[in-house]
Amino acid sequence: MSILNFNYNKYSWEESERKKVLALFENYIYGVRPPESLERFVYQILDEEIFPNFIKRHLQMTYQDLNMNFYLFLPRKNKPCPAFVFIMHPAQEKHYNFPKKLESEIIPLSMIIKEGFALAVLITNDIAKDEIGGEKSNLLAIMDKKREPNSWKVISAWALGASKVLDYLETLPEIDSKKVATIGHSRGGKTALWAGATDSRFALAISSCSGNTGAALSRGNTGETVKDINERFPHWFCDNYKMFNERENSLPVDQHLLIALQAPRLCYVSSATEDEWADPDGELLACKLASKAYELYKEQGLLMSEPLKADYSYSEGHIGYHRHTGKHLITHQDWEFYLSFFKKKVSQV
Ligand code: GTR
Repeated sequence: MSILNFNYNKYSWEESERKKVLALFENYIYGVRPPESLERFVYQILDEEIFPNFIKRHLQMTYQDLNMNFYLFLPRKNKPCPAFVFIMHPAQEKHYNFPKKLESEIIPLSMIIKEGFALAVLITNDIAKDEIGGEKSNLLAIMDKKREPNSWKVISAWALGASKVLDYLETLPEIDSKKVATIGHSRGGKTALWAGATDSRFALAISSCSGNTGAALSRGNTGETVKDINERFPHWFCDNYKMFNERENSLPVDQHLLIALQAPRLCYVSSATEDEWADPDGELLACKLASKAYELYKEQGLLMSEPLKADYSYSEGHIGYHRHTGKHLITHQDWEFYLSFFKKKVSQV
């Protein structure tokens, strides 16, 4: 059977195959987390500011002697409200001057608040550094003294960070913690999908231009390859993944199964027309193939009965998809589509 087929029945998927697929992703791609990753963090509010429409909270989560920052923006109306956990990677933090500048193209805060959503922004750099050797930094250094070929690295640590933010959100009466999405762009999108796969408390995982080892299939990828990603970013995925450099066809899983791991919860994938490196067609095909997992739950995955139109959101099923005209970016229009998908679907969550 080709790996690209999804030929499970509901019973075998839930009882064993889902767990096996998750274990394959852990062992060969994103890495296995140590038991310490299940330990609770300690949370502290460092600062709170009240704005006319929202409250801004600067928070710190602590594990042993490591402090990790995140920010929370709570609408003053609409409680309990749904929320996003945005995975802010270091290049974005710098480029968009966050948190000094709150409103930006990647985070249209006023629009999110106006729609009645809360937003948490995870500062990933505090969790693990995005640099070669980053697997030996911060939380990874504390939790994992003994590194194995299947040990977790930076992307998995960031995804764990998103789950730890969710632990905090669950304690807040202002948040409807059954309605929390995880979202990221590019390497942040890869992280969001892994967070959704590993933590079924997330109601929705949103990937913007996540490309290779995100939403795009590895088999037949026309942009970045497994070898490209392993060579440029050896600190993202476990060492075992390097076995598949130039051997994508030997991978025991492919990325449509990462989307299938979200089922029957919601998933939204967006691509860009001028982003060949992230293989938009491979992302769309992965969504189509993953739709079979939703059928097990009598839900529709991606519903697209016509040829793809750019700048149009296919949002009827439990997998949403659109492709914006333009480059490898997360845009205001993307957020409009994510918000309207989440709003439409949130009532069904
Ligand atoms: C690209 C990289 C991608 C993607 C992106 C990013 O250069 O090849 O895998 O993750 O960067 O995160 O900006």
